[in-house]
Amino acid sequence: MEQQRAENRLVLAYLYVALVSVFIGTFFGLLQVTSRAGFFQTPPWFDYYRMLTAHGVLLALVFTTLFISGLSTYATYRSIERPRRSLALGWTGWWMMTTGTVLAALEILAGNASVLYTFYAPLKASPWFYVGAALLIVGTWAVLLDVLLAIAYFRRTHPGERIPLPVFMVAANYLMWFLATIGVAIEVLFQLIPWSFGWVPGIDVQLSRTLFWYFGHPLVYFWLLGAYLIWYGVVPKILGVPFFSDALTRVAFILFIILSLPVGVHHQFTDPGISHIWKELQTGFTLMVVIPSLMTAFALFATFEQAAAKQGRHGFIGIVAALPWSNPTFLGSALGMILFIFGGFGGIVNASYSLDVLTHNTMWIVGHFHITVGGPVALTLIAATYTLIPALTGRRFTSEGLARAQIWLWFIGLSIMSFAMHTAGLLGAPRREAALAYGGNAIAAQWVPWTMLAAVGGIIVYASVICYLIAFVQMVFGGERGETRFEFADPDLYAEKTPAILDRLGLWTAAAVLLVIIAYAGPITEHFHYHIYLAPGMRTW
Ligand code: HAS
Ligand code: CU
Repeated sequence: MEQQRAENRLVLAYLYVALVSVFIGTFFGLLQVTSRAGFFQTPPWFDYYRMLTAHGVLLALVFTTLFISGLSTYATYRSIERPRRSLALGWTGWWMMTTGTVLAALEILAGNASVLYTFYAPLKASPWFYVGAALLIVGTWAVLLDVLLAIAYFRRTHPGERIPLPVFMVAANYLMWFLATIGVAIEVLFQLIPWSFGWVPGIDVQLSRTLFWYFGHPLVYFWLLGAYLIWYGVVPKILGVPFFSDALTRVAFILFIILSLPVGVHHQFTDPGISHIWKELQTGFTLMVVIPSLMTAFALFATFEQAAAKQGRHGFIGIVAALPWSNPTFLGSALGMILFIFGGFGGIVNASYSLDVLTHNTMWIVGHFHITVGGPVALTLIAATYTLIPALTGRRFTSEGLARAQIWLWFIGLSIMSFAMHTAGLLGAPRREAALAYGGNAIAAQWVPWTMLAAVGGIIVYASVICYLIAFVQMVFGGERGETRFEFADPDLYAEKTPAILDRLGLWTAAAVLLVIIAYAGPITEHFHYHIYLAPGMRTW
């Protein structure tokens, strides 16, 4: 009992840092979307790009990484019980990530690192910003090690059994993530840090971008798989049905391990210095990594169908009507799934090499990533806290009406904002721009109504954040004592035993490495055949 309380405190520590980042990061988002629409002027002492960096880093990098680390730790500890478990690795990861976050955030707020969340060279931040980023990233390796130790313990004590499915999903996500972070760790430790401290005269920009995107695409799947852990694992439990299919789930996650990595060049379709043959190859891999998401759509609807059949309801309308829409954790997940239908569509457009010319560096991309990270990922994770946090604190959350209002406002606001951003992008509005007037140019004038509409959507999302803040304070400080359960679904007792090969994480990680070599050996070798120009770096703010 005492041990479980100690484990809960660790998980809560991760969630709290993640959620505080949400409250700060979304406030900057509100300022951005409204200042861009011309509702007010950002003061010179706190300019647009400083806010934009704080927004992107706190939400895309800090919130997601810490939340998923906490959730994954929870899933592992609850699925593999272990007497006298050491929490040293868990806390090491937390301290590294939190210290890294504070360091990076202070540098951004002080105006020393307005380099946006992708920190592209030759924009040059203070070295401490990169040190903070390195700590945040390397801290996650401690979580992976903790998960692997739990798996080793399970294999020792349960020979011949399959790893519990929630832990399999977590391990798959972290193994994929580990391979990805090697790329950004090389970029940060060997390129950005020595360069920003002034130890080397310049930086190879093209290489740094390639290393970043080698990491940057799996990064977005790391977030997505955090939400998938809830969709596959927790949603069936809420619906009162077992896992839909152990084997299908493992196949989907294995496909993510092997196909999330060899695709980063789809963010560099317009970069010079990479031949089109590699871009085409990675387009192919990108379209293949859509498959596990389509499998997920199938598995989810099949889960819904099973749950409805238990109530004797059939047909599309019958199934939808049978779902527990009043349960906040379910509601947020389901609305996240609906948003992902559009997010996935936009992603496939971007992946289609030639179509990307139309969308790249426009507001369309900003629309795409808000409807993916802000939709399926953030909405699902936030909705999960309505049961996860009370389960960890030993309380009951009673303001379900407030939670539902928060979730609907988020869904509506995000839909409006993202739709407006996609449209503005198609009309040519650029991303990463503080002001859009372009001296009264006629084309730029077409963007104005969409920028205004995006601001309306953003304000609604922020209203949702305020609701969440109230609910969060209630969850943490108020509420009656009582038991809340946040559990993963049970295995299907009637299912056939999953083939052992689908449990071989090492084998699939090796397959992932092979595909990385196939996808990247070409562009990297090609790169070193060109003359390499080193950029001294600049500070544009
Ligand atoms: Fe993306 C750019 C391609 C998915 C995030 N993406 C970005 C950036 C971010 C991002 C942050 O190929 C911008 C980075 C930057 O700053 O420059 N993306 C894809 C593709 C997919 C995709 C092919 N992206 C995501 C996800 C993200 C994310 C997920 C975050 C979590 N993306 C791109 C490309 C670019 C890009 C290019 C670069 C563009 C450029 O020019 O810069 C696919 O994985 C999508 C597959 C998904 C589906 C949907 C499946 C639907 C499901 C829902 C089921 C619904 C049910 C209905 C069951 C095919 C699973 C429920 C019904 C009820 C009634 C309840
Ligand atoms: Cu991508």
